[in-house]
Amino acid sequence: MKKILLFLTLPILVSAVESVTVPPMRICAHIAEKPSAPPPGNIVNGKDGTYTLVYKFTTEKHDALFFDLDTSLEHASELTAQVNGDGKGHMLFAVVRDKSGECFYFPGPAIKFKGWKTVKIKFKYPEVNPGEKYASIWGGDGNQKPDFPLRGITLGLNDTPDSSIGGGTIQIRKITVK
Ligand SMILES: [Ca+2]
Ligand SMILES: [Ca+2]
Repeated sequence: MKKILLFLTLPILVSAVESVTVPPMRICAHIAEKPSAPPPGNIVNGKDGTYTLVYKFTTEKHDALFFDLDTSLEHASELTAQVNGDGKGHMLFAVVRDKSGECFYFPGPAIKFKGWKTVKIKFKYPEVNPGEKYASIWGGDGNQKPDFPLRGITLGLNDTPDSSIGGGTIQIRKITVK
């Protein structure tokens, strides 16, 4: 027993920051609030950890473009990335997918800037009481708790406001999760 206690006092030499460079998977859109394959003019590609989103929002209702990054993560409390903004003001978002496939939605910053800027999205998991349901949590085992390791993260752009119509391009690179 004494030996185990001594072991636990040793510093843990595991990096707390994980880089995400996997290819974009399952590229999807919302058109007028409905899930859809990306319509013409909407493209996501990724090369060496730099992701380019070419988007075209066409309806006066909610439109979005998003993609999955499949990467196992042992922890996830904050995402940091460099974003090459187009100044259009649409909002970045992230969805964390836990071990069971349960999804947790987190809003990110509005892309009101042009050029590269470092942005952060905090993953503050809500305290859930029995019987309570959050619209920001869905699918998977439904226990409303993030079960690790995560399966991955979804990143995307929500039109802001929903009524907006128009297109642009943003890039995301140097994604790390801690
Ligand atoms: Ca719209
Ligand atoms: Ca869960």
